[in-house]
Amino acid sequence: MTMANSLFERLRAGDRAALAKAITLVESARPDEQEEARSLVRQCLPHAASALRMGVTGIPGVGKSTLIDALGLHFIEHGHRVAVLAIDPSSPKSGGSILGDKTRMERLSVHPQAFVRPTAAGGTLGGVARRTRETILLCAAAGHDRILVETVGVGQNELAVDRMTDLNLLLMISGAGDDLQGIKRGIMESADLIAITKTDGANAERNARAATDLRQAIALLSPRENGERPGVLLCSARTGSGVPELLRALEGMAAARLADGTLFQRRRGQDLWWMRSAVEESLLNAFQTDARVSGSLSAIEAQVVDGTLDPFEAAAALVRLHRGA
Ligand SMILES: Nc1nc2c(ncn2[C@@H]2O[C@H](COP(=O)(O)OP(=O)(O)OP(=O)(O)O)[C@@H](O)[C@H]2O)c(=O)[nH]1
Ligand SMILES: [Mg+2]
Repeated sequence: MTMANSLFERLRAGDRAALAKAITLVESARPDEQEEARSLVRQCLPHAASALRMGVTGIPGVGKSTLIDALGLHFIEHGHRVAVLAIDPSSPKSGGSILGDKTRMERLSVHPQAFVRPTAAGGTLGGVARRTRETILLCAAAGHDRILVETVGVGQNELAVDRMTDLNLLLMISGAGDDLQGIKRGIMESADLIAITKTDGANAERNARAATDLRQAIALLSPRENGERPGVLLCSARTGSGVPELLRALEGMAAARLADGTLFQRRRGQDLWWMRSAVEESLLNAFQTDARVSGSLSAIEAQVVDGTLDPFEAAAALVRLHRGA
């Protein structure tokens, strides 16, 4: 039996060590292991559909990990098995953030019904995102039916998580000074639900006001294609208030999208996106490593820089070189 086959059988049987090993295989850069990883992912695919994939984004320190700990326990109370993954290419392998995530998820990380995987380290955002997507499939096939992907909600990370999740939860805190700008900066594109967290102690009143402002601002924006606008909830991971409501809202949205077919429609669109981006990456890589191109590149670039060659003609010439034409 191949390594992939035996790992597959063990992870399907709920063997956590096998799941961890399978993820390491998917993260491997060795060509022989990549082959095994592809075979493993292929076997997992038919068993991955029913798991709900949720993104949790927000600025650094907003309280994502702490809330995931609280929310994850509620999912478990409802009979689910949880997996927590993270996308954060900026965090170094042995850096503090992994340790931080584990300690902020102290209940979940030791729970037998949960699997917490620290950030996949190293590489480009594209590479990390692709491995995280495959890790989702492995966790789903291993029976973790509620998958939470934590990512720092800045720039490209947010888009990456949007390409692998069914729903996205955006965490905010009041008084960060960017509440309303945040909405304008495309929150409507990627957030299905907004939770204003740390609603406890001295924050409670201010957060309630911020929620009202946010709801009003959202009401003025044009809705999405499907007519939806993100709802705004208040919660506290510390006291647990609002967390059951958050779970209900997420489950309700997921159920509605499952019922009207948009959940699988979204996943099909994501799969197409991954296919296209893999094609682009591979073509670009072939171009960039082509000796015929690199042999002439600096000369052609010099001509573009000194204005003797039009940039589009230069590009056409390079592509011709690559094609061997
Ligand atoms: N008062 C209060 N503090 C909270 C709450 N949730 C988190 N915190 C605190 O906020 C800080 C950051 O929490 P994290 O959960 O690590 O935040 P994060 O968004 O995961 O941070 P990064 O992963 O570093 O981006 C910690 O000191 C938490 O104890 C909450 O509901 N109420
Ligand atoms: Mg965190």
